[in-house]
Amino acid sequence: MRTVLLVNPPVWFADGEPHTLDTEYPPLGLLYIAAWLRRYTTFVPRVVDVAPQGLTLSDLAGILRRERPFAVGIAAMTLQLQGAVEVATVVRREAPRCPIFLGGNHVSGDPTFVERNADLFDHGITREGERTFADALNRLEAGESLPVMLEGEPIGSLDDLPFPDRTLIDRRRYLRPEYLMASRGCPFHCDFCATPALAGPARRRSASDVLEEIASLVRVSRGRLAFQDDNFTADRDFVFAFCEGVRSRGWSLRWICSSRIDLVDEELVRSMKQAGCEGIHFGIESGSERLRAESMHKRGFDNARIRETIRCCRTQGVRANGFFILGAPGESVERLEETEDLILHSGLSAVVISLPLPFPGSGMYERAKRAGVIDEDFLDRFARKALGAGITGVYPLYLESLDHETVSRAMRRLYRRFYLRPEVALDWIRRDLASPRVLVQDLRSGLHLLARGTSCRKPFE
Ligand code: B12
Repeated sequence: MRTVLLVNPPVWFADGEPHTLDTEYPPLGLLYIAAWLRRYTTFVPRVVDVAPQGLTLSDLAGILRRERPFAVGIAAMTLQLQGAVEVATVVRREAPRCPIFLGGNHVSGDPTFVERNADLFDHGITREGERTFADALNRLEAGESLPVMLEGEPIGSLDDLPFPDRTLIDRRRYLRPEYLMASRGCPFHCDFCATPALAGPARRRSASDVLEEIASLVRVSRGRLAFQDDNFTADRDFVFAFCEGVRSRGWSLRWICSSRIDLVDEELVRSMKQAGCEGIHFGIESGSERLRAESMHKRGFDNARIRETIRCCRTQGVRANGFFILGAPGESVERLEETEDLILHSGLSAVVISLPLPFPGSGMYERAKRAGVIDEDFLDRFARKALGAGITGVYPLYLESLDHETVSRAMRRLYRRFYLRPEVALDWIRRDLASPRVLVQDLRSGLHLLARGTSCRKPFE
């Protein structure tokens, strides 16, 4: 029996203990890869999700000694690079002959990372990993040698993918909704988004394939689902077919998804609501139309359309939540005020505010690189903790016009002003009462918000 360990590292380890931002989301990409290995190879996949399992570096060493894996595959977003390096270091020490693969978002946007860090990683696979990782393992087993870098071959028809193998994780360690994806990629290319480096052309599954996966999940999820798609409503016909499928099966579901302001209207939201949609996340980014269009390359809707879409969701009883970025190149105090006005007076139910983090794979990263804010050498030193452990104050922000203190202050003020309004706070508390775990988590966030002005889950303050 040849085991392949698939590891989701934490953001970093301190004295061997894992530190991370969020532990409540299952590592869907690794579960897809595991399902593919099970169907198309004879390798036995094991998923190690370090932070939710609370594993220390010495626990990992023990797992490696016990499992003696044929290969180790490590997943990493850019902010997990320190964790990935520390995991690879343990693998090198405990299983020196075991090939180490790196995949996921970081290497897809920074494909020379593995060559630059060849002492720790043997191979990198960019883009979607299922098919190419399986082929690579088979070739290694047959005694072939592999190039250091392989480009992941995207799955043409997503209906050909086996469902993620959720038996490989302990469900109780994650939040209640069952996470799933109905598509890969997004037809739009916003400047700050790293998806284009990973996903290639936008593709979606058929409604019947998604419904079949849900049928297998209804019992464990108690009907609560969260779609991870970048843009769930990119294909309108799909959404109608999916919602009709849910209704005709008589399922009582409660689900959330992400969409774009200009891809939602009353007819669509009504259909989604009837199929159990409770909330839609919209990337709004800024209250300044010019900043949104020119700096963030998010075009196609104005502020009037934003207010109209939010109103339309509220009318149907669907929560509209907004994602914002403060301080992107071209930001100004006046533009921050426009954002504040939009956040406080448009009827949003929740907001998530970020600062401009240049991640490889995004247009913003290329611009930040040209501006001398970040480069590959920086990423290598970041990954090795040469600049300090963790993220805050270590990973750079791409701020051009305003300084860090000004945007952080604006972020704290906005969070406080938004969430401490009685109608918003009470709405959260009412919903949280249904789940003690979420209640505890939100109370922690609420206390953090009162004390420091931000949610405790934000990487930057
Ligand atoms: C869900 C999600 C999260 C979840 C966690 C997800 C998890 N546990 O995997 C949470 C909420 C924690 C999260 C947090 C953040 N996220 Co996020 N997130 C997503 C999201 C929406 C979906 C991820 C997903 O499930 N994809 C579906 C699966 C099928 O794809 P996948 O995981 O990428 O896996 C495939 C490939 O990457 C590859 N692969 C993956 N691992 C491996 C391993 C090996 C060995 C191989 C060979 C291949 C391989 O094969 C897989 C199958 O094809 C994506 C956007 C997106 N649509 O992808 C952003 C995304 C991954 N997040 C992103 C960011 C920036 C963040 C945050 C920094 C946001 C913030 N400012 O706080 C934090 C960082 C958290 C951290 N721990 O470091 C960026 C990553 C950019 C980058 N270069 O790192 C993305 C791409 C968003 C974007 N559009 O820019 N996120």
